[in-house]
Amino acid sequence: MKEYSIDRIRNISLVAHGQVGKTSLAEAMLFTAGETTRLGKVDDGTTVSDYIQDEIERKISISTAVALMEWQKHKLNIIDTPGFSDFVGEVISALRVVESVVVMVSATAGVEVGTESVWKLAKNNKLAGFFFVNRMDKEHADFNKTLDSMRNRFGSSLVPIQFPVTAGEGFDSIVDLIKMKVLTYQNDLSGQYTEKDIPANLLEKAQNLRKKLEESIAENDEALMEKYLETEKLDDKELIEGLRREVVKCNIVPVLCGAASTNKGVARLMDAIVDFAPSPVDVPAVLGVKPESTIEIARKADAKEPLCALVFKTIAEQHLGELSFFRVFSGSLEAGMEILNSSVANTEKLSQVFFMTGKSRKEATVISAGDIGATVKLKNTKTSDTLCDKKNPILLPKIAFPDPIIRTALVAKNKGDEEKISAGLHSIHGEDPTITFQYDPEVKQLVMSGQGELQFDIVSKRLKDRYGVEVEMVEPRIPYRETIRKKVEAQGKYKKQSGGRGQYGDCHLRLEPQFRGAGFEFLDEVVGGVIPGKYIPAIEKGVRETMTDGVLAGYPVVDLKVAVFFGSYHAVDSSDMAFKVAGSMAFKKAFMEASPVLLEPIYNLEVTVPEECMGDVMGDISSRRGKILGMEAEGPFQTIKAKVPLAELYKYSTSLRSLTQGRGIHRRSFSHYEEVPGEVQAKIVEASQKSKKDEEE
Ligand SMILES: Nc1nc2c(ncn2[C@@H]2O[C@H](COP(=O)(O)OP(=O)(O)OP(=O)(O)O)[C@@H](O)[C@H]2O)c(=O)[nH]1
Ligand SMILES: [Mg+2]
Repeated sequence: MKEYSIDRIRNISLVAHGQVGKTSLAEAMLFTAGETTRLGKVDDGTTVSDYIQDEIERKISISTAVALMEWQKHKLNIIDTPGFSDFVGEVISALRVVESVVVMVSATAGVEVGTESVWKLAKNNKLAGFFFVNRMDKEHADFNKTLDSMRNRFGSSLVPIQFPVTAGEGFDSIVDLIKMKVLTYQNDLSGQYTEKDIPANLLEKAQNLRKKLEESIAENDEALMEKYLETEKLDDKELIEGLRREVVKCNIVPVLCGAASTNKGVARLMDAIVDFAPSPVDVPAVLGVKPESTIEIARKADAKEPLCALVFKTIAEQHLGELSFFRVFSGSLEAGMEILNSSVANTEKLSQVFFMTGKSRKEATVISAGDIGATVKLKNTKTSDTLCDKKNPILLPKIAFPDPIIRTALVAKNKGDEEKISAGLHSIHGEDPTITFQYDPEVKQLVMSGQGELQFDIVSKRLKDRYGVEVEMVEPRIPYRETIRKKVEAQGKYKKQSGGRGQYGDCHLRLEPQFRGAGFEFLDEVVGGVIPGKYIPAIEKGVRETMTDGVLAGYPVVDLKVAVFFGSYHAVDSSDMAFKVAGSMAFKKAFMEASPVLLEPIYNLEVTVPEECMGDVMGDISSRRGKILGMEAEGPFQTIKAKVPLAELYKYSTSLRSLTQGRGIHRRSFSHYEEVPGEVQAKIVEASQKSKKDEEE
């Protein structure tokens, strides 16, 4: 493998809303660079970067893939990321290891919710950016409209450095504002183009846009501005160097266009990456801490510094083995080296290191600062871990994966598979940390949490294919609560006095409702020793145990005050046991008379959708017993805020996807407990009685 000096490396992520053409673009880049001999297609399952079986079957990206190539004597590490929001964890990890992003936008759909979220992530990571308006060959493709929508949303730092000559079928030519030429791409997928002068009818437009580009370069640089004001012109060198400087500083985000699947516009995008995108030495040193301290350490992108690398991806595909992908920030990784995983304070011996393109590996002897590679068979290393020099340890911040937004319960199709399921999920979590799982003792189910139902489907398939276990995904039981609405008094008397030593306990309880979230309070108001003090804890225990098991439908009782205020005892027959039973009896009786009610968890729901989907989405929220609190406009999108019962949110992401044709996203978080409406309560109580009966039989 050829070696490249660090300033000749470009690490770039392709990001976008789902299906805009990232994988096709990565494919076209590889082909144009001569790394592959044919241009694969997503629809045929023949691309380099969608190589996992599930990706081939579904024709979507599920996991990031690295594609490396040489272009203009530079090394490009391109990371193709998935666009579906279910796999946002992959995007987040990819963005930790690159200096810039190419945001793709569809020339027919314009800015979509996924575009917004990837751009936000890129900004949070302070990455330089390019926009590539893709699908210029589609009917109704409109570059100007798309550019307007992008500039409206993301600001005037977006500056076109090209525009198409025509759009739609037959699209093949682009006016290049750097070269000031028309580039005509060949129709044979080769990605090659010829240059000619800009025709008269486009010249004025080209000159105007070139002028705007020059102005935006000059306006951030005093010396250049002075010269520009004098001559009203930048020469090619000033333009290219100036543009590079401003892109690196994130002041300018160049906009390009093309059609990935027919390999048009791709070669010039690669030129732009080489000419304008930051190299690893153009960005600030990476920051970490000395392990087990808060002492900050900065590591420059330099092979001579001590080693510091981040594992950003782990895969355990069949036939491929377990691979850990890493980005080296400083120092070098060599085969045979012993290094420290500072995240778990464990050493690892590196057997081999590889440069990766899709699933194919090229063995390397050393992978140095600024570069991306992979290794196999690490014992104890997972995604997000830091690998470093043993003598100069550093710990990088963990990758900030998002909190789960949806849950499902998993049931083994075959009894006895539970352990295998846990082991499988454990390993899947290692690959995709946004999937988490735990046994929920309250609802007595194994509950998996994640980002979307598509992601769940893939987990379920992996469990089957890799671990040979089948699971059924069922709605997680809702953690209802029980409470009361009235103040009530009742007596519980437990008396057994036939033969031998009997049982005697008698108590009067008062139950009083409390505000939501108050919990439980127990008061001893017995006077005159009608119940000896030593039996009071037994009564409380009886009450507490009954509360845990529930009275109405088997759910924990909350938010009430219980006072024991009267009773009687028997000198010989009374015992803790008898008073515990009496306490429980009194509680059950009082509870049922105190206008009992079920409480259900209510969630905050935030749904972001294009304006035209708003009516449908709001109607759907109302049909889920949701209350709409308000709306906020964000450009062409509306964020609807609502409170919705958890019981109505199962499979919400699938419904939202079909309601909005994939153009909506949602977030949710627990809000509070609220009374269940009468007719819903009747159903829940009935179901609980039925399942109790089934269990008894
Ligand atoms: N007409 C046209 N179709 C395209 C273009 N680019 C991609 N496609 C098609 O769009 C579909 C999706 O392309 P992908 O490359 O898989 O898109 P993606 O952004 O990687 O999709 P995800 O990774 O699932 O988000 C495929 O059928 C491609 O052939 C383009 O420029 N023009
Ligand atoms: Mg893809």
